[in-house]
Amino acid sequence: MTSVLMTQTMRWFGPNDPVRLDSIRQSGATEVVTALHEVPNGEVWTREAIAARKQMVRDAGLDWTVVESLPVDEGIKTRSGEWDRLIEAYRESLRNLAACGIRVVTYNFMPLLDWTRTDLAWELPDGSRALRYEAIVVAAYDLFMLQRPGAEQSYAPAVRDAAAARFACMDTAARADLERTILAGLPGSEEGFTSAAFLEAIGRYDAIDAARLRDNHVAFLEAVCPLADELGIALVVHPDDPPFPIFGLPRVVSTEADVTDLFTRVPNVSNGLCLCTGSFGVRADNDLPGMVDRLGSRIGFLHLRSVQREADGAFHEADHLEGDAGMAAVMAAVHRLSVREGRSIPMRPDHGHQMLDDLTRTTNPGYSLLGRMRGLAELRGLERGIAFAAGALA
Ligand code: DNO
Repeated sequence: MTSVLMTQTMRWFGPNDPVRLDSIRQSGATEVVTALHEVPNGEVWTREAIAARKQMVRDAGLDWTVVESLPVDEGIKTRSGEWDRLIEAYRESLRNLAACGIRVVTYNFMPLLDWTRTDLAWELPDGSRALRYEAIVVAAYDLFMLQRPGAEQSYAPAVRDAAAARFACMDTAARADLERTILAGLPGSEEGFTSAAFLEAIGRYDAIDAARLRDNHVAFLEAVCPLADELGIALVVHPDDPPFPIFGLPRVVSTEADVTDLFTRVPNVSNGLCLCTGSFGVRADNDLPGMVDRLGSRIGFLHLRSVQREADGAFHEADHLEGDAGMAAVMAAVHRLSVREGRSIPMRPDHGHQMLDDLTRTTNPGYSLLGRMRGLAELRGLERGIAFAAGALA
């Protein structure tokens, strides 16, 4: 029955990742998920380049069958300019990936920014460091540094006051640091901005509200899913992180209702979900185990991590089995799904604390080796325990 246990993977950012493939192998993962980060958004991933990267991974005793991410260019999200060329490039990349045995392709549909945090090294009581998001700090940046036209309307008066007070306490270095943290692009975000460029880019969304962004998402899926169906590729959308609009930009993949709407509008089998318990888990109204039960076969990839919600819309990344995710219940649901469908769902321990020796090393925020290794070890132990208790393991 071990075949229904999850396929354990770790994210690897390619040859420049300070975490090496041989270390990932020792973590117990059997695969990496990665991307050709060096290819600019909107360009085709060639068969040769994919095959060469896959060989590099194989040479290290691992495999690569899940892509994270094949970026969706802004021209597709805004449905402007070179839409046709961009769609054709996306389709060509999918063909090339399928030819190299890739079966799951992750993407997101967040305007301009990918995942966003305000503190990349927030110290926990035990001395390890976590990623944290403070809504008040985002408001402070938006109102007083970015000075986005109309930003006042995005925040309640009490939030504006708290943001002003917070901003007044920040010195020049802290302000510059915050700007970098929000805009420079966290690992995996393919784009970074200066404040001026960001402001200009936000302008391109003036006429795009949530309904319009959903339509653009559907148009993208209608253009690529029939091909993905044929190729046997699951195209899995990563939810918004954080799962609500920021900087006045709509975000439309934040709740269970958002994704069921997407599956209703584009029923193709290839239209799938990367269920990220960290992203969805920021909202108390997302019932994570219930989502695993109900979204079932649409789930092609799992990101397992837990956030601890705090006051005033803040959250930080907790240990994988702590925080608000309720990981045991999530894992029990994952096990039920795996058994029900007789499949091994690829997962990765999402993020991890900077801890132990990684505290003195240069690491990609959220993607240190030791914190993720701890997360993976805890998650696989939890899964084995659940499988054993359910009689699925000797
Ligand atoms: C953050 C990641 C995201 C994710 C993309 C998927 O750690 O989960 O960067 O990879 O949003 O397209």
